[in-house]
Amino acid sequence: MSAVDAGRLAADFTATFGSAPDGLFTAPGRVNLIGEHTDYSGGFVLPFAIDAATTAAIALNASGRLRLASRSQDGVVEVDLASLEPGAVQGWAAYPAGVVWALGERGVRVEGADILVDSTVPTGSGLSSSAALECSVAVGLRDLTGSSIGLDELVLACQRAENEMAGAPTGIMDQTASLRGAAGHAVFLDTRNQHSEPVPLPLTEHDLVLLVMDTHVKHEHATGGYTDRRRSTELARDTLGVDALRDVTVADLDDAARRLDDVTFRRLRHIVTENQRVLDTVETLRSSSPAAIGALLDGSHASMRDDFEISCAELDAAVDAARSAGALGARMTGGGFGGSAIALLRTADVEAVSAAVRRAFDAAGYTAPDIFPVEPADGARRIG
Ligand code: GAF
Repeated sequence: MSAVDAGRLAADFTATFGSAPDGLFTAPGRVNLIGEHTDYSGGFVLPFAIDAATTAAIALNASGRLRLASRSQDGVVEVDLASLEPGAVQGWAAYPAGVVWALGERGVRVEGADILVDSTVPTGSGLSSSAALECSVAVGLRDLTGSSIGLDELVLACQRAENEMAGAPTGIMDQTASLRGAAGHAVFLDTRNQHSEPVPLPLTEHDLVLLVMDTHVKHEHATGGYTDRRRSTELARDTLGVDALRDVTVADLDDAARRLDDVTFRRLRHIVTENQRVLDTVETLRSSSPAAIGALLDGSHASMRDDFEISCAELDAAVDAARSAGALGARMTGGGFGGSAIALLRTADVEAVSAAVRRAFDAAGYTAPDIFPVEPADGARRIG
């Protein structure tokens, strides 16, 4: 995917705000390899940062105001820092404003700032454009204020911005991937204690490709299905009397089935089996070729489609067509109800798989998908 043109962003910043930025900071989107909806119940996830990213040009000042602009949005959003609190800012600007607020709550004070962002992460595609936006601003403000706040705290500040300012009750996976991503590696994260480890994901050397298939079905995590699924997992947790669903194992499922209604049980079964699939994927990646994780990706998709019920017809069509055309495994990725699926395949099969997915969408009358390869990339950093 193409990168933001940093020189042009800096020039646009000067044209917009009247002086040059103090620095440019970039933060990637992510693909979640496996471990879906497990990051808000203490579970395991295995995402990786991708080479699509958001870049923030930032200058600090003492104006008492934030001025926020985006190259994909009209106008400049102005925010009085003295009245910055949840609910004060709406729309895309709630994310960067939320980061300023959440960092302030952790003692990283900003007295005034101008911020211009640009992004190559498609929005609403399940590739976490929101975490890329939050993290580009967060690393920038950390750097420019000279704060020594750690990456785990930055993750929590960005999550709080998203939960409380943007109103999306999401977990900590996306921000961790964006801040801790490393080229050639996925990020294995235990969301209970924020312990993370890089896990090798050597695609090219095994002649493998991970394709993203963006269905263009837009999702929205601040409303609807995501929130509803989160509530179901909380009901399961409270009914079973555990601290977190992470504490429920596959061996406990028979007992849980007797104590929960059918829908809540199936939501629980997804979380419990998905946590195990993440552990199995990590073990497989550490001992053999990534080609060996295909069945785990397939199992994850079936669980999301049938038990957690967060897939949709377009995602299922992409997954089924990719598999039928030779993919080793495929699954929807991200929060669900739209967005993207991923397929793992041999390099030689890229054309055949892509063509098969396009044909399936055409035959069903769906909007043509965007299909592109992704490589595990580095996490957030200063670039200028
Ligand atoms: C979204 C959320 F932001 C993540 O925290 C995670 O819950 C994911 O959906 C589902 O695994 O990306």
